[in-house]
Amino acid sequence: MTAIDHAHWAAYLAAGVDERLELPAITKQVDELSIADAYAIQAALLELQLGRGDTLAGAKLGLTSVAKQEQMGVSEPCYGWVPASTVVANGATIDLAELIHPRCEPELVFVLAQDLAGPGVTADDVLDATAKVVGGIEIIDSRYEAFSFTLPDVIADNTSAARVVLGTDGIGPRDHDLAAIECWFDINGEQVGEATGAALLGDPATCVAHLANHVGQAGLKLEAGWHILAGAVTDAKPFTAGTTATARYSVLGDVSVTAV
Ligand code: OOG
Ligand code: MG
Repeated sequence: MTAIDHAHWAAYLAAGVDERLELPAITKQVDELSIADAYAIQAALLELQLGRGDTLAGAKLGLTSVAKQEQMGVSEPCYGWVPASTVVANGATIDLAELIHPRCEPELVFVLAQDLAGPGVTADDVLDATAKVVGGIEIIDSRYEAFSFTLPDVIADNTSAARVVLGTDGIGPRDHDLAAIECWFDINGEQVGEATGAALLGDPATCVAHLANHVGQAGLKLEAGWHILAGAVTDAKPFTAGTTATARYSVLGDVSVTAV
């Protein structure tokens, strides 16, 4: 079997981002793409972005809710990075000319006060290391044709990460049972989804612990000040021209973003 050229596939995906291209999935073009190779492509893609002057603002989990796993036909969580250039403020407007075929989804976001790195990180450790939890909306934009992929494809593509909208309010990590936080997701004022924090593997802090343990395996850490996305609690909706997406959270307040 031919070895996977990580730098080649990273450049392939970077061109998708830069030129707003829908690309054939990598797994349609190689004999086999292992999870390890997929994370190596993701790392090479991040290196390309950091080499252009971007910095890291956080990290993310994907496919941590049954709603998302069923929507995408992939039954395991995945991990990726949040470049600083992709973070936008609550109420922002996003120009669709910068994206391919974006979707929007409501997220719970942990803002870290301390570094976190596995092995052995628990949900309790996550709460100890967290400054606050805020509501968010992630704009995902798979670089693959028809937004269709296998688990290794979506890992290589930095888990479809495109933009993150951060809520303005927030709570201390132990101010409230995070699994009990409610989220109502509206598109243009009409409710299209509803879930609680428990949708994320039963407990959002457990998701962040998995991510800390994952990056620890590569000798990396989640850093103080970073924003960590625990995953979408509902399925994602199309983010098309004129769409205003609003995620309304109990105790966390509202987050919204508009596509133009
Ligand atoms: C993969 C990314 C999933 C989430 O929150 O579940 C994700 C995708 O659905 O394109 O970010
Ligand atoms: Mg997401």
